[in-house]
Amino acid sequence: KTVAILGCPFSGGQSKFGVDKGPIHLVEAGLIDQIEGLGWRVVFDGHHQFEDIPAHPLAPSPPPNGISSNDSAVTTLDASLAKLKNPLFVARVCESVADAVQAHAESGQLPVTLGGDHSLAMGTISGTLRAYDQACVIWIDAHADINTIESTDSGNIHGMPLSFLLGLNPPAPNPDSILAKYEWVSRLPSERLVYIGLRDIEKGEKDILKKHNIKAFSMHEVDRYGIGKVVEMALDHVNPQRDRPIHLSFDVDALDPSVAPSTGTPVRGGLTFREGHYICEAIHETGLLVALDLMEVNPALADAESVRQTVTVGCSLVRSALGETLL
Ligand code: DIR
Ligand code: MN
Ligand code: MN
Ligand code: MN
Repeated sequence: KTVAILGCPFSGGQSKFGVDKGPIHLVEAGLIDQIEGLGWRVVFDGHHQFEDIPAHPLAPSPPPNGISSNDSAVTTLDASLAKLKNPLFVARVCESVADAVQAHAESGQLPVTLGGDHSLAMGTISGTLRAYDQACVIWIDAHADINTIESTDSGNIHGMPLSFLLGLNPPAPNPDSILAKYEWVSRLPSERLVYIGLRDIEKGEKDILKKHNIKAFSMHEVDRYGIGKVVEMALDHVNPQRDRPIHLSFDVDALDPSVAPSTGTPVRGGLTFREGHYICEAIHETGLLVALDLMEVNPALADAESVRQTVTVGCSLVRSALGETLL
């Protein structure tokens, strides 16, 4: 049993600096030794640097004057795409992450991706699906991260990865379109996605969740049923026979800001320390975990003690998912 650590110091899916420092802080806090302490072999070939990928690649050239540029559907699509921040950079970084996750997963290792912002999950989940086409995804977050190119207000792609994974955006109208740079993203059937921890969902996202019948356990359900029952119901939805490989994508902002303050978009009313750890412990207990993301730790936000607290919690969530028990 081998864990592959993928440090992904990437912040291009959102607008605050510092989230690219998350993986360095988690590793420097001793995460690798801690995982080895649980009996795993750990491979870590350094943080991915993405240095071969230009941060500001040239935008595709506008279509030549002709019928298509006057077509109103094309104009609407162009207007949507113009809202996106760094769409080409995000696409290329995530594609390289997908290749890395796939390679580690196919050699039988369990990839643990340290973010970095949550746009990276387009890459990690695509990598998992290439290696395990029956995999399901458990997404732990305050946010639904399912805005489409049409519904996004912020244009931050970390709020959109699931719309690409579920295939909710239009197909690329031509090979020069920005959308063509996302064609490598794998398809996740909507019934193989479940959320826990939601509490800050935009109207457009609520419509998408309803339209596609996507299962979500918000903080309301966590309060009503308790975290034990919620995790069981979540597994019953995406993994009724308990035979599908599980990709766990954990945005640290799912935790309450009193537990994990150093993150870009904290939202009050989140998971407690124990609820967050319980989710990881229960997923470990299934024996089905094949990939883990820990995203959105931003050591540039909040004071030194808050940073230490958030990084420490990040490490212990990973340990719980990898088998650390209380007894
Ligand atoms: C908001 C915030 N829904 C957006 N999203 C996230 O920008 O699309 N914050 N993911 O972490
Ligand atoms: Mn690697
Ligand atoms: Mn979030
Ligand atoms: Mn997220």
